[in-house]
Amino acid sequence: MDVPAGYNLPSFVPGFAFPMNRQYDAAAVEAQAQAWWQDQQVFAAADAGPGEKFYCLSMFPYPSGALHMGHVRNYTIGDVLARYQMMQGRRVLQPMGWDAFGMPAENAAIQRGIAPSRWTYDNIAHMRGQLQRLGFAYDWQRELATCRPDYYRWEQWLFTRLLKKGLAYRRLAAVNWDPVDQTVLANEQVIDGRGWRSGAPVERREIPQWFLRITAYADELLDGLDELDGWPESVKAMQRNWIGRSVGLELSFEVPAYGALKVFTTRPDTLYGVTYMAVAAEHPLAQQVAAGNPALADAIEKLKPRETSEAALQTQDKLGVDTGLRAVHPLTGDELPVWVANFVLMDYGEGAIMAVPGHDQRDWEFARVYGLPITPVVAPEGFSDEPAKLVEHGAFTDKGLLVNSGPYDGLAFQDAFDAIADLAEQRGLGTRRVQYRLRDWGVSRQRYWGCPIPVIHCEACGAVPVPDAQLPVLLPEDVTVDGSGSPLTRMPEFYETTCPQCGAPARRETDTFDTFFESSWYFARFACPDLDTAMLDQRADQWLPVDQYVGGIEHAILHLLYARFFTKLMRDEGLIGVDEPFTRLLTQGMVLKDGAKMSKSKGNTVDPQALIDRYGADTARLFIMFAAPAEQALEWSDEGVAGANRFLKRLWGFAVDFAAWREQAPAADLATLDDAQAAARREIHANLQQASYDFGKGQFNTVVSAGMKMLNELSRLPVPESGGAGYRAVVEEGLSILLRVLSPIVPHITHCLWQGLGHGEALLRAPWPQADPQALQADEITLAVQVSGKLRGTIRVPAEADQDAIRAAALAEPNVQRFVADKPVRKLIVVPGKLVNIVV
Ligand code: ANZ
Ligand code: ZN
Repeated sequence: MDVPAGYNLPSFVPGFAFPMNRQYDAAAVEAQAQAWWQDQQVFAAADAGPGEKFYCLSMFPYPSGALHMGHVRNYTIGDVLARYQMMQGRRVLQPMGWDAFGMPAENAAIQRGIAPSRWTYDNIAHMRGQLQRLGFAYDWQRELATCRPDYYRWEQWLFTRLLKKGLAYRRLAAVNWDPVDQTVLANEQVIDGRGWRSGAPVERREIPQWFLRITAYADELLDGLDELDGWPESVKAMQRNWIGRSVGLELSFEVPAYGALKVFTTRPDTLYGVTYMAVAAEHPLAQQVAAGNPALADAIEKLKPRETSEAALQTQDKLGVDTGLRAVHPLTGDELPVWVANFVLMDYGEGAIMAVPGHDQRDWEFARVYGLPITPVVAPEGFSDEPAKLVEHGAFTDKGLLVNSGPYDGLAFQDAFDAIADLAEQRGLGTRRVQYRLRDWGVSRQRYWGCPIPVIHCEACGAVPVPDAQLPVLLPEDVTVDGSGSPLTRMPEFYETTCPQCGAPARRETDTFDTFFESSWYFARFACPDLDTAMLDQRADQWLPVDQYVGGIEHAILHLLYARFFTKLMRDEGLIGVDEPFTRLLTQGMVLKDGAKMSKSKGNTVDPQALIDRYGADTARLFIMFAAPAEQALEWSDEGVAGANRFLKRLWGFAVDFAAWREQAPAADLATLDDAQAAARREIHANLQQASYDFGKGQFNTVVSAGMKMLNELSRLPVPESGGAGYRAVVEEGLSILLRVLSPIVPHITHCLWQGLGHGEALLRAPWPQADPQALQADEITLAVQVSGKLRGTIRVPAEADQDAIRAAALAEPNVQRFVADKPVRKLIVVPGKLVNIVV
């Protein structure tokens, strides 16, 4: 133990001289601290042992080439949290790895003619060096890269288990097809509807693809959000919206020349407002109509969605064709035209809608384009105007009271919903149903640099999972990529194989997994990265859930949802016992320059390497933690960086000067403080109390300000020329507190000063300082009291005493009372901290 508990005067460990010079040499200091951490293996996480476990994880990077400032911010925040927990005596795991599959490696390979694997491994080596230079407290023994077979073999293994359970399946699904390059394009490779390389208009093609049945977990994924108290509300709201649970009614409309046309609606209360029906271009009704009419077929074909991205579907113009068929309104018996419309999606609800243009904006826009009637059937309470006025400029989408709705007029939303749903159910026209926006997760990618999907296609047996003994299916790494589709499809040595079931010649699947697959379980693998007999072992349960996860808000939906989904899949496979992967989530704010997000495309980036080279890691870390609260945007400032560096220089210089002075000083003695020293000590302890509270709340920028105030207090004290037992006591204790409070943020300089000042070897293992309640108590100060300019006595008052209290104390002093006697006091002047002058 380095410091006696409850008392903050350090004991000295012999053998630690102060080898430093007065100049703060960040590079030397940081190399020394890092060498010591490395030598002592202080960041190797023990799977068991004393102390409560704390798993602190930052989202692992894609190895793009070099760290950007967003990475540095993310990883600094994570490291500060991890180091703070280490100093609270926790057994901390903080690992790091590489999300190493993905498209940029293929693009780089096309541009530079090197294999994606080489490019990736080189980038990993470079970025690992950068992370190490920043001094992050990672357990590097657990490093993993998802492109290594010892990692991806286990997701191949899990996939074969999911196949057997029916949680993975294959079906036709649309992709973006580039007819010139003859290749599938990712959504981000489609620019304004054209292929990024060929410029050709992109087509939509249906090809067989693999899916994970995430919808089977929709309810659990939704309900689980209620328990995640440590997550930002905004992230939970985005996930809820993505899962999109709607309670509605499935309702059939009779279409004489077709049969029952089923729709899904969340607004049965608007049934009297239906003025037309609409189906998706892929709907069987549309197909039936097209079959007998080439002109219609042509028009319908044009309404099929061209792109697969959600954004493109949202913003497109409303287009449609009338099929000529008529549906019968189930309550009024009215005839309703049936249209094919491009805004109706085949894979949501029933692929068909009852259109209520009065109360649905898409239906309203479509009705305006094609001159269809718009009938209002809901009005706000107390609405006395002509109902048609409500829908003149757009749909009225709020809920309200029914109008124009026969026997249901006057009912509110829920009563109307229930009455109409009950009637539909009694008459056998429909049923209540819960519907999710969430779709099953398409995991097939027609790309090379990814994890091979472990399936073999046999003409006789169908799609056969690769048997365990044949795993992993290795991705060939020595390839040339030229942009015209995946090289795997041109490598017979890869795809030619035999069926594991019947032994006949068969073809290996050449699609690879979506790279979200790898990042959906890496947090669990960090517990046992060396395991080569199973995906996970009991160590996963020892470390999970992650106590603190830190990463970007851009992952609020997909990555976090998939990681939650995989946690449940692994649980149900008997691999782990937890339901949720991340107990607390911190989403850090963006890094801005001149108000805009720092990004390559804007050309406003600041290279972290240049910053580290010039000032060192601690300056970078201090600036980042001081400039803004972790969740908020951080505005880059060269002046702020220089200021952070100046503070560290001051801290260094002060500590070195103090150490030199101390050589000739008497032993420290807290009992001999003068007023200024006692006040400084009180300030130090007050700031310590504030900083500890702020650390607990994750409010790091104010921790830094508290540290700055502490150094100011200490630097302000006059250095005694002789004696100095009190000064020594206050500064020694003050520095020891300051170094510990700042150490999670600037670990190198504080580590070296801690050792140099003789507090012991390992600042990391020093206990967190406790504020001394006695030091916090308002101390007394001495004031001289003059009566008409002559010193007549002294008083002791609390340092915080106000004017009235000082006045009363001065007038009560016996000698002063003698001189004032019964003369009226004409004036009483208090010179703060010095004297009281009474004029009689
Ligand atoms: C009538 C109606 C009236 C509707 C109204 C809304 C407002 P959520 O809440 O997202 O589940 N819909 C159903 N299937 C569709 C499809 N395949 N493509 C496009 N739209 C579809 O949305 C449910 C509502 O979305 C349904 O309720 C339906 O329109 C539309 F004032 O029915 B509604
Ligand atoms: Zn077979």
